[in-house]
Amino acid sequence: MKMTIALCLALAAAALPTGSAVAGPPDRIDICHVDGPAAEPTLKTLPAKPAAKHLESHADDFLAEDGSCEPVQLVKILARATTAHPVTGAPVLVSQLVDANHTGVPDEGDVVQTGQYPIDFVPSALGSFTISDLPVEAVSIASDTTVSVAVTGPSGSTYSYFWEDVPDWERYSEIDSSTSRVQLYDGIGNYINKIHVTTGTPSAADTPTSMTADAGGDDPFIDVVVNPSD
Ligand SMILES: [Ca+2]
Repeated sequence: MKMTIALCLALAAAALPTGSAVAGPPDRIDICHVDGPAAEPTLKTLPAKPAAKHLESHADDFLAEDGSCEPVQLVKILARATTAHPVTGAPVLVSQLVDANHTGVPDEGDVVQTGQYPIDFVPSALGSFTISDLPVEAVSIASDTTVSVAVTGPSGSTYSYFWEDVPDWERYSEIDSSTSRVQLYDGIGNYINKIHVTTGTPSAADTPTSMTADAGGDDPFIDVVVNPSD
């Protein structure tokens, strides 16, 4: 906090009139104001001198990052599955394992984030996972090609979430011992393509669908990368 106030005071000093004939507009600074212990920070854009005084008089206030009061959290993605947008073809997040506890490896304390998934092999449309940010409770596989973690489902059963990228297939799945599951397989070698999505897994898919097809090579309806940021 001392550095941020010092920076602000320096900017405030620079913004003060110096005796020159024409003073330019004062620098303006984005700060995040916290109005009470339980309040969300709100963005205020102030001239440098009032901004410095604000930071001095409100201990919980802080400088904004790039005009935002959202917490900056640099995290590593340990595994990621994407699908192709039906119109643009741009990658859309299916799911990813985020190194939320910053250990650099999959472990308890990491988080599974989910997005959308293909409902056919084109894909011509996407379904949505309606629950994201699922806490990882254990890790069963963590290799260069496969990551599997455990997540508790709505009935209390344990689901294995898989991301796999091997020469014969790319695979994302959410499976337990019951019939509720998500299986997205892009068969590349001798394996078939498969989409099988039911309701009831922790990610809560909204559009059940099931189909299989001959493999036909590396298709864009599902792409899986393990350790994509390496
Ligand atoms: Ca971790």
